[in-house]
Amino acid sequence: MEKLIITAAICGAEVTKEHNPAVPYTLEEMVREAKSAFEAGAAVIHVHVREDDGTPTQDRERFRVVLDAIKEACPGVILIPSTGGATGMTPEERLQPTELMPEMATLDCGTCNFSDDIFVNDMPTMRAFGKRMLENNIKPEYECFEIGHLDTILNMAAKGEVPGAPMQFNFVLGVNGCTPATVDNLSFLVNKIPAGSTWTVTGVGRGAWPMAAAGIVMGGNVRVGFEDNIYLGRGHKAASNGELVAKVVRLAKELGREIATPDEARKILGLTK
Ligand code: KMH
Ligand code: ZN
Repeated sequence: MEKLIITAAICGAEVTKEHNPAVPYTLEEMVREAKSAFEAGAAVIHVHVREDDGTPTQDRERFRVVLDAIKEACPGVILIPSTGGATGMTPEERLQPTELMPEMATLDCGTCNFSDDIFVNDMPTMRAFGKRMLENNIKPEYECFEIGHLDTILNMAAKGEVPGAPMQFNFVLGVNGCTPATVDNLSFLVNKIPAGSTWTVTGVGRGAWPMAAAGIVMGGNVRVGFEDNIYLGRGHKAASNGELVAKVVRLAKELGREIATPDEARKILGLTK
């Protein structure tokens, strides 16, 4: 089995300091959380940005400052800025971080319910995002929240509308209104990806730890972080993203899987930039 790539999704767009006071908003807080995750063993940081008051934004300059500061604090780390942003944002707003030519960015693979909201990723939106990533040589992390999202993106790749092999999938399971975080659902998805692809699993809320364990033993990769889950265990809030990453490292050690450095992760993901 390849070494395990751990991604930390340090702030997301929905979770707030009311949920967990350690959720980062400001530049200093973002760097603190990224560093805690990196030092605990994360090779990848998935980045959303916020205004200082916590409002989610996709502002290109905010991304520039935050990505640069994280790069400096976490040498070699792989950064995956979000093109999902928050529900209700326009495609143009969401695409802004791709203007910074990151080596990777998320590409969300279909429309879905997202708690009480609708996360809109219709075909024209996805085609525009695919075109931008092809033009800017950005490797997408294909985020699938629903089982049908995988078929959608595989069809688009077959038509050349989005970057193709080797593809990196992130199965985000357990969002309210989307495919639940079960081993059955994860296996179904993993069995359908093309040979030579890589995959990560993200379990949302109480799905976080069962999915982390499944990802480790099934030979995939694991994402944790405040974007997805704020608890280390029942009723026990994590004091930092680093604590969440450290728990994945412990699980992996117990289960006999080594952790990938950022350079090793770049090779596993086939990054060329
Ligand atoms: N905040 C969610 C609505 C992504 O980063 O690409 C979407 C999201 C996906 O977080
Ligand atoms: Zn995200």
